Amino acid sequence: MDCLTLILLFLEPMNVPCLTTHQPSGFSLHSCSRFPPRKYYYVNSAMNWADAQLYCREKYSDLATITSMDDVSRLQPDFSYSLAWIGLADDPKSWRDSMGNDSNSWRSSATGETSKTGYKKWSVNNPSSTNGNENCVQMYSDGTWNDAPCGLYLSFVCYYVTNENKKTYVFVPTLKTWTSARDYCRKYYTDLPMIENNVENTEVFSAKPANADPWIGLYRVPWTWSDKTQSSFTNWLPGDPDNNGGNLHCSVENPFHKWNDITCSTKFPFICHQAGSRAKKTWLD
Ligand SMILES: [Ca+2]
Ligand SMILES: [Ca+2]
Repeated sequence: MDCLTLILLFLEPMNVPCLTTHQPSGFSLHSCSRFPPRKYYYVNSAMNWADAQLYCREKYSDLATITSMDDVSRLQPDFSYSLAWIGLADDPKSWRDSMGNDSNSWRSSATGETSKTGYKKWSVNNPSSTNGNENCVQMYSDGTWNDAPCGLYLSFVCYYVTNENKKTYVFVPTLKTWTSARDYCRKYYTDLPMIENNVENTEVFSAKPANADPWIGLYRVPWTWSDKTQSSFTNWLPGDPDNNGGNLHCSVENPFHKWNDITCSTKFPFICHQAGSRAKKTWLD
């Protein structure tokens, strides 16, 4: 949001509560952190996720982005429905076919970015995103890669950069989650391995014992909102997302605002949001 928009929002009466934190009306400051506040609209017309996205972008801002319980309470539907699309989706093209630069494609822990070389060494049938829950990568004992749940406790490999700009790889036998392994590598070395070509993959392979399947530095940020933002807030039903059958890449919410992953081609009503007083966004894709 640019400064002018921000100023205009502050001038609008609807946003005054954000400026009256210390006044008797008692509005809390935290509701100011999400300028502009979103308005949500339920569209009682059954469409698949892609068509619902097009409709919302045409008439409103986008399919509903929901980033907090405040947003959830703001939905307050005065209608009944079974399930309705929201804007949260996983892009299988990003994580399955390429090391590309889409928002949820595979990226390196060291840079936070997608691969410059596009090098990949997936094992057969991987990445599989089993149960929609495999967002970190381990090296199998034969040197190929597998996507696995980040919370698994595995040994790992760190790398550090020598004076000659050469990466040196160190195997750490301690079992840690991917995040803990990354933090450990960042503290004592440089990071989890960034593998950009076959030579480096062989070096990591050589650094580990033959039977070890350690973490490497590859991970992805799955489930991106339709407006390309990401949020750590989730409101899934227990057991979801389950990616049951391997093709559940869009999300719906039930009347109690709990989310479920569903096949994107199914037709449901949907919820759009309008982002405050912001002008309608021009979408290029
Ligand atoms: Ca896998
Ligand atoms: Ca599901």
